Amino acid sequence: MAQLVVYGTRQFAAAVTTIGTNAFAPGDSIVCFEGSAAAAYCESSSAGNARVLANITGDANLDARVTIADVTAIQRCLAELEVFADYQTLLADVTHDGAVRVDDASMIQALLAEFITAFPAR
Ligand SMILES: [Ca+2]
Ligand SMILES: [Ca+2]
Repeated sequence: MAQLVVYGTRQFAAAVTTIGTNAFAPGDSIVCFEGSAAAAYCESSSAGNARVLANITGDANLDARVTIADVTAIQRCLAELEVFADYQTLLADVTHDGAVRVDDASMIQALLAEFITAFPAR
């Protein structure tokens, strides 16, 4: 089962910009950010059953929502109990400084506690 990972073009110069009409089979999944070529592809008819697997900033554990479990996942990553894939790192990096640090976990906690209403713009 294919899984395409597409990063934001501002982070990676080699980000995917076009996707062939037969690039995916039923059940395939795509990890991408809103506004990317992959997100546009998922919304097009040529995507078949391909779907956006996760594109939510802060969703470090890829379950399509931002919860305390994402804070835990980041803490496990920082403690080297878990290794994040590149796209998990991008989703977990809510401060957009290019790395997953304790301040990313803190900012997610601040959002969950409603001390802030949104993460900084990417
Ligand atoms: Ca999550
Ligand atoms: Ca960060």
